[in-house]
Amino acid sequence: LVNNNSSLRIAIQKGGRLSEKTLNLLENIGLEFDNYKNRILVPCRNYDVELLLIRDDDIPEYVQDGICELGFVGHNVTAESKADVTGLRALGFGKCRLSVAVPKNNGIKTLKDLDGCRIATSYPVLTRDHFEKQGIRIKTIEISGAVEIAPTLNVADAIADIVSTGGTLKTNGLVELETILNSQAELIQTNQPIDAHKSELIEKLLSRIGARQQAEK
Ligand code: PRT
Ligand code: ZN
Repeated sequence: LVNNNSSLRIAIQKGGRLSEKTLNLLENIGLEFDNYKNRILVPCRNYDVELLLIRDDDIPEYVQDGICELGFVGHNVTAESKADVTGLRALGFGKCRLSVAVPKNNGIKTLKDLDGCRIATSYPVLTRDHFEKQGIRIKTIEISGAVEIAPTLNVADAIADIVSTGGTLKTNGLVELETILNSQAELIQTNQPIDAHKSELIEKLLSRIGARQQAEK
């Protein structure tokens, strides 16, 4: 199941919080694309590279399976997927954290107070791992969106969700109890074999990303 195309294939998020910054980064290191709106596979004009534009949730597995050699994705998504990939570089944008939050003024002060409780989340793997490590029994309620409303609806007692400014929690009367994972966008690479031509290109891209990161410091 490896990429049988000669071009280096890079998976990026099709439309979402990381899309624009990822494309900006690729353009800043010299890759030129035209017409990537409404396309799934986008050829690069000046390098033997093509972009695959997909849902971020699908990126770690596509990279794991070698359908794409590289992927740009939030570390939270990679970690939740448990995909067998190598993290090459943290990219400094898309910063957020996966946190446990509870309705304020309901007496829950520590994680242990959630023993036996229901936790709504889109990150059941990371959430279960985190509570298990501390020996706290919980039931995860998997929800794909609007997780923050679950306690109000009495679907759950607490949530584990992505937080950046904290505004969403505040609006919904929730307070953070503990961080499960700190995250930012990262570049991941497949652990499947990569031919010499593509490896050389990856080296080149990496050194340019490194140079840009240095320049931005
Ligand atoms: O369609 P697709 O599946 O590709 O996209 P998506 O809807 O799953 O993801 P998207 O585009 O919302 O986010 C992509 C990635 O951006 C995430 O996986 C994170 O790595 C990163 N990121 C950074 C965030 C946030 N900040 C963020 N604030 N992802 C989501 N949020 C949401 C959060 O879920 C909550 O609803 O924003 C709300 C909280 O924000 P604050 O600022 O109110 O705390
Ligand atoms: Zn997603």
